[in-house]
Amino acid sequence: MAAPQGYPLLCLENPLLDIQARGDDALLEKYGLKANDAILAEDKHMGIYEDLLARDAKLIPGGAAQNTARGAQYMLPEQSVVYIGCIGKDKYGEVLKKTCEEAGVHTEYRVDEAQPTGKCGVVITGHHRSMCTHLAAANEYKIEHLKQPEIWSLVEKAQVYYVGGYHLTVCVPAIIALGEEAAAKNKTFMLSISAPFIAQFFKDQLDSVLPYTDYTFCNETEAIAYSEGHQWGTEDITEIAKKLAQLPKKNTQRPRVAIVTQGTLPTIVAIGSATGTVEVKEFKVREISKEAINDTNGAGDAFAGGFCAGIVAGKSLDDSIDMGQWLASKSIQELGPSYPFPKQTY
Ligand code: 26A
Repeated sequence: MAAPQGYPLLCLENPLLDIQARGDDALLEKYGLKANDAILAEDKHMGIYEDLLARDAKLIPGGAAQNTARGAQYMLPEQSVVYIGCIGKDKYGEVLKKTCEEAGVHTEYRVDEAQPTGKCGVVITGHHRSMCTHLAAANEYKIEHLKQPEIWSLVEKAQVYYVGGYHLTVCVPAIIALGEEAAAKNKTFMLSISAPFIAQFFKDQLDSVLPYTDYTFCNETEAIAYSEGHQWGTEDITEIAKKLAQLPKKNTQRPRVAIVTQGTLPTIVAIGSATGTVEVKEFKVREISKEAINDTNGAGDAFAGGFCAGIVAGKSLDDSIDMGQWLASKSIQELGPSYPFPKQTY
């Protein structure tokens, strides 16, 4: 049952089941994968899921923004988060629904009758992860699903929107509809660039939604991919963060904040202003020992989850960043994009 008062945070993207196992260079080579990357699967990649299962793969609920939704709910009072996307009518879809329910995230999945639930093959080598996604049902989310009265009423009741940039490969009109709603009513709209390939190959789609963003998230490789794609002529993360903060903005009532995470290096935050000046802040990450790290898959999603929780709870920018860094440090001690159970408190 949807909460009658709605959910303050609404997240949209691709619900996926992660099929995650330790791999090696030979496996990466077989499918032409980089050690640290995220791509869309082509026909030649379809064998990877069987190969991972043969390596005793774990099935872990994934999908970048779904991880963020679970992360935000982890740090917020009950009934704070609703997640939307498209799954198939199958076992994997049931697993995703159940995991979200257990995490307290309300889901409004569209269930596609024809396609199976999307999956993401995750090859772990050391502290790297290579992800290869077969979107399947997740690719079937359409603007008319978002505009259904019972879904749109949740959109209207939400105050903060978080969209995973991976959804730019699926349904740009749905992202724009959320951005327009946020801009028209001075609500908060956040987007993560998600992967270098989004900045490279979905550049126009990305540029069509960036003007709606109040908070733009990316990591260092995505920042550099964006800079390259736009011939900014710099690989300096602070410079790129500043330029991202200054890009044209639809809702001029709030400045844009660009947040660039860089693994164990400090998080760079650039805060734009109406006058065109930009303030830059750096935040050290929470250090944990190398031995305590399980895997870093989902660290960025967890960071965004903690950050969203802070913004929804009305915390300051600095506190929200710290909440993100806390949740990321917790998530990398778990297997895949998961959070400690029993619940730990911030
Ligand atoms: C469209 N693509 C490529 C994707 C993804 C994705 N989530 C949505 N769409 N490729 C990988 N992921 C998710 O990223 C998480 C780690 O940040 C994986 O499912 C994984 O849980």
